[in-house]
Amino acid sequence: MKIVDARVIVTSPDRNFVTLKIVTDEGVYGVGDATLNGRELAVASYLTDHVRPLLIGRDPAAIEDTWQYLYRGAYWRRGPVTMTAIAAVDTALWDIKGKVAGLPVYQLLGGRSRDRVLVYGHAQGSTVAETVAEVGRYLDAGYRAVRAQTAVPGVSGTYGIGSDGDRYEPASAGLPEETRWSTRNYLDHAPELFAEIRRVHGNDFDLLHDVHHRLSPIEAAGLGKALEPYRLLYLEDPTPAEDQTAFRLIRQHTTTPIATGEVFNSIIDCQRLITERLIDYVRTSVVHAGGITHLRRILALAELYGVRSGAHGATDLSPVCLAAAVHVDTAVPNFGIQEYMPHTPATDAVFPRSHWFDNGHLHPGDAPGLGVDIDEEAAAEHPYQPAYLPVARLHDGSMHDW
Ligand code: CS2
Ligand code: MG
Repeated sequence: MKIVDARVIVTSPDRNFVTLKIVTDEGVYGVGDATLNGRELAVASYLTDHVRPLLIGRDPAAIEDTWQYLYRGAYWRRGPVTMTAIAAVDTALWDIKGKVAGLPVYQLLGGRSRDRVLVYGHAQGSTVAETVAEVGRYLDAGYRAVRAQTAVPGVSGTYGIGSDGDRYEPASAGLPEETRWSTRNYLDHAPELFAEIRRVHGNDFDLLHDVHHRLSPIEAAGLGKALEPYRLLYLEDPTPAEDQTAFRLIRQHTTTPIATGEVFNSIIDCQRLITERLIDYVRTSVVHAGGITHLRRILALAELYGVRSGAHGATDLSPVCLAAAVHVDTAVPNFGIQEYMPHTPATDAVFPRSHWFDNGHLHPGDAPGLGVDIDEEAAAEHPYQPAYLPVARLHDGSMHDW
């Protein structure tokens, strides 16, 4: 069997997605997510202009060799664009291997370690009361884990708060939206949200929160300590994730579990965090961390140190990535939790899939391969729309971390 084509499909049903479709001479094809929010066309070009010529004629079964060839052969290693491109190739090749074997990919990864995949949903609100009520709606819908975010008084465009109800899509058309940030207002406000959630809804569910890279290490340590009474499953991205040693200070001051990693693209990015046990959950994703092949390596290292997975699963990771994630989540021994933001009906129409949600969990289904596809005709109806993630500035106008 040989690769005879590798097509990059850019589509924008409600938001931009980039998908790689690798076709073999026997008609079997596989798909991989190549979406990098706000930098989609960089990955599309990397794949079309620099990777596609290298794939034609290769054996699609040689997943590991292809990964090594694209990683080492580029000379310029790592980085979100390169590793998202490699991830798309890797994911598509696992899809092909499953289809050829007639098995769902989780069976190729060692089989089931669990019969369903615990997920968390996103509760948000403009006020504490709104967010508390939204948490209740997720619990009523069967979720057993909920992330809670609320608008911060005096801060326009707080991260995680959508303008239309339960849908939050951070990227917006045109140039980056300029949002404001106030760490003091946030730190004054956050504990009140979690105190009220636990007062109203109790402790019998997992509660999570995403700081989204906004604090200094000592500020994050203080927040973790303030939230200890509310027993979060984890506090996510307390500080900019690339500063791995900053997490030592957080660890010294608080027992609130820590998660980070959605911006990481290789095992090197999280090696110290894992081997020094500075985090409890690693959030690296199939689409941004080199695909199923590399994510397995990260999770195997994490397993040695008692770190569990908490894979990124926002709506800017396509249904192809989510499908691959559920297969990995089903198989790995140190699964923790899977982020789950349902995609829109327009997106679901472009990406038919066999995984499904039921009562707070995702199920991979038993279709051969990943059990997801891209409807190229439907995709063609939604041309690319330039869109960027916001930026954050402090009230004096200086840049902050969004
Ligand atoms: C967030 C994401 O889901 C999360 O935890 O951090 O919404 C993130 O902001 C986006 O994926 C960025 O594209
Ligand atoms: Mg996050």
